[in-house]
Amino acid sequence: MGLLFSKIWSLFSAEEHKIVIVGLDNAGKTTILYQFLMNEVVHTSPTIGSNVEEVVWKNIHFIMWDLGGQQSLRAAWSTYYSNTEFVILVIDSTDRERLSVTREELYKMLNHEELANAAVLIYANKQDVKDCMSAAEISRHLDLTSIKNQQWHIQSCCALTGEGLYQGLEWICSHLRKK
Ligand SMILES: Nc1nc2c(ncn2[C@@H]2O[C@H](COP(=O)(O)OP(=O)(O)O)[C@@H](O)[C@H]2O)c(=O)[nH]1
Ligand SMILES: [Mg+2]
Repeated sequence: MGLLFSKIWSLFSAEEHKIVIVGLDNAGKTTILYQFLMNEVVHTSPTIGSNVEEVVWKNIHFIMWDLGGQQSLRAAWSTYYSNTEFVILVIDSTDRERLSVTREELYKMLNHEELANAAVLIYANKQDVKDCMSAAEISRHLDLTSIKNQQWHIQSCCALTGEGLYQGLEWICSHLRKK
């Protein structure tokens, strides 16, 4: 009875789940955040500092922090990590040159103690661009199968059309239901 009650309660309560959206500058983080928020494409300018928005999907409330990705701002990412349940790492799938930089940032993040229990969703964004890297290729370059401590999932997407974005959120939701 108690369990049933708490299940029902959780359906109606506005428990919030914290998500941080990270990735190099120009990856598409801000575009993704505003797709979730308004289902439309916004004209972004490089994010200085951060954007924060509440996104509600399937009755689940998410607080999403979109962090600036320029090199000078990446050092500050860790100041946002406390109580983070999910990290969304956005990758520009056309940016072959900087994938190794993303890789470095990814492993730095995964080793951060405040993200020890976080799960990681990786968006292979800009799949609409010809000759972009596939999710499988990115997965190989980032050596994702070597991640042992955190749950992770890679999803290809196009933030301009929204394609793939909700499949990613669905993975997050299924992860929450299992908790
Ligand atoms: N072709 C294409 N361009 C995208 C996509 N997502 C974002 N962009 C563009 O990439 C640029 C950077 O996007 P923005 O969201 O500001 O990246 P951020 O620096 O990671 O926040 C903008 O010009 C976006 O319109 C995508 O899926 N496909
Ligand atoms: Mg931005």
